[in-house]
Amino acid sequence: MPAGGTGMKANPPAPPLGGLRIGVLFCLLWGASLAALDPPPGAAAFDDNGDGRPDRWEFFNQDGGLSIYLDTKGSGKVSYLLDHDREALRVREALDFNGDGELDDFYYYANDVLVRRELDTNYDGRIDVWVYLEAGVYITRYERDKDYDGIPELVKVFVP
Ligand SMILES: [Ca+2]
Ligand SMILES: [Ca+2]
Ligand SMILES: [Ca+2]
Repeated sequence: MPAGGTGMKANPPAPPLGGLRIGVLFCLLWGASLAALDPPPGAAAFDDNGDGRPDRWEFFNQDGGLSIYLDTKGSGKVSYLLDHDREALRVREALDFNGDGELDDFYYYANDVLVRRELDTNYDGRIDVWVYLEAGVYITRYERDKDYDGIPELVKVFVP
């Protein structure tokens, strides 16, 4: 315990460095998720719309859960994906909102409940909005990278 602490009374806002560290962390996570966008070679492929090209892929991911990737726009690229864990609970959902072939809207779940949403609002391939939720609906924290350098300048914390 640090000397001169005020015990449980004070609840100071996170220092700027905390936000920076979080931003860097999510840049790393974002890089990792980019590599996972293409269905793996062993995925079962389906041609749901009958145009002769696969538009749905299903496979068991590294967590042992079912992953479903869809090409909903006929672009040949994944425009929607849903990852489950081995208990068939949602882990991640993502979609390509603007149809440029790159996913830009991500939903992360814990025990099938939405805990975080990440958006690439200028479609440059980097996340610039982070929204943290409690119980799937209550926003507890909002971060925005206003100059698109990967580091959020605007951080809002909402106390219930
Ligand atoms: Ca996109
Ligand atoms: Ca962006
Ligand atoms: Ca920034």
